Amino acid sequence: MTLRLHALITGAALFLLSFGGSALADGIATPWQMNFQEAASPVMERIEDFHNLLFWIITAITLFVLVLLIYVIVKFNEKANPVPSKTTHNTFIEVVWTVVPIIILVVIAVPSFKLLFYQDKYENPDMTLKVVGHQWYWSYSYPDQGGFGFDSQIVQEEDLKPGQPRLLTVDNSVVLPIDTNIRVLQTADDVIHNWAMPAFGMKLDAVPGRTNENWVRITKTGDYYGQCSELCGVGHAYMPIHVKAVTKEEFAAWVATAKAKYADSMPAPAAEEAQVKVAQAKN
Ligand SMILES: [Cu+2]
Repeated sequence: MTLRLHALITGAALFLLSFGGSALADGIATPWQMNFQEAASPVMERIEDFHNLLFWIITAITLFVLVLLIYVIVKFNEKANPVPSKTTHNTFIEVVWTVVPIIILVVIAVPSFKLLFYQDKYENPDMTLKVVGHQWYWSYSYPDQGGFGFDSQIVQEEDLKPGQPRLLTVDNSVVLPIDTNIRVLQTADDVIHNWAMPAFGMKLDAVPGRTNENWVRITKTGDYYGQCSELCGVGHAYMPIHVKAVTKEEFAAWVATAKAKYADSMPAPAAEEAQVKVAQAKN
């Protein structure tokens, strides 16, 4: 009997561990995942902390209401309490049930606003990534690395190589350095899209005609996946995001090759200079 029990407990522990293991996979959702993807940015770490704070507050409130309900059911049912009291007001209780929820809301609001301001903007970032949403793909450019840019399209299921995740693999991935404060500017050229990266704690609408901004500091190298999170038409599910986070040295090397690969997309400095000269000559 004890052996059986032991086997059962070990089995249950392994089962739970496998859940924990799957939740720890980097940058991608996994089957039976029970929690967030592992945080890969300080913003996401804080979102998790805030989530945990809310979890305990919600749990306490739910248990308190449950206890009250059971108390009422047992103490004031018709059999136990045949003659109900006619009391309608109790000033003390009314003050308590007004003041206590206010205190709870303040306890939630303070860290919530702190987090909102923290994730909104990073003053003096180290570099900028520009993201443009299209029906139905993303395009990226690196304005302070020479201004090159490229489109990033989904890889169709039949073209996937072994190990590439379905509906998340793209032809040209975004490459970003770790331990770097990156400003992400977002816009769209047709309808509203949303560049959402769960492991970074990023989810911001890309709106045509305006530039929205948020930021990320990636803490670990690896592959991170996200998706468009604003219903944007029939191809909405087919515009994934793949961010390859690399070291600063690898990023510098990639920029050098990318400049050559995407040379067509770069603003031509010679032509611009010529225009300026013509303009100056006219004056
Ligand atoms: Cu979209």
